[in-house]
Amino acid sequence: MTGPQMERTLIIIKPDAVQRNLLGEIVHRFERKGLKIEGLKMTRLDDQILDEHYAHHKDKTFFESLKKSMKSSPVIVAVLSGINAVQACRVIVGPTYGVEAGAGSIRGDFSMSIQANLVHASDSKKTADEEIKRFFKSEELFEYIRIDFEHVYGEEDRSP
Ligand code: FUP
Repeated sequence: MTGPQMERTLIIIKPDAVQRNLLGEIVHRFERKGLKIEGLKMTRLDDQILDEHYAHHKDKTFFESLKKSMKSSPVIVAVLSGINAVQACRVIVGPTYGVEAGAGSIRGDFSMSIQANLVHASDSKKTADEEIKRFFKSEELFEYIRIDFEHVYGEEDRSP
């Protein structure tokens, strides 16, 4: 394993989660893991931002249907930070298809679907940096010290 890395990652709590009253449940899972919330807001996604965000899926059969679902309600976007936050959040969210996702992950516990899978989490540090810029202005992000930092991480995590 490479040394500890302080990272930021982007989360979208999707329309199906908003409709199913799962906002608190989902935010709670990231929060109690020890991730720091550096940005959090409700917004409505439009075609322009979705064309960019899902550009790698634009030739897929599900593209239009995916965009329609992502526009069907407002969403919550969040920036979370922590050591190896990108990987930690992908594990909390689980694999794409809810039926295949392990119990204990958000999708494993609450999703039966590949499209209505409740949450997006950036899949790499590079993608996270691009996605954070896509959804947040710099003044919407907040740096601050969390008093539990030295308890969420061990000494070896903090100084490799
Ligand atoms: P993930 O990284 O797990 O969110 O999944 P992908 O980037 O592979 O897919 C992005 C989104 O496309 C998924 F969240 C849901 C949607 N999708 C479909 O609607 N149908 C599919 O067959 C695959 C993905």
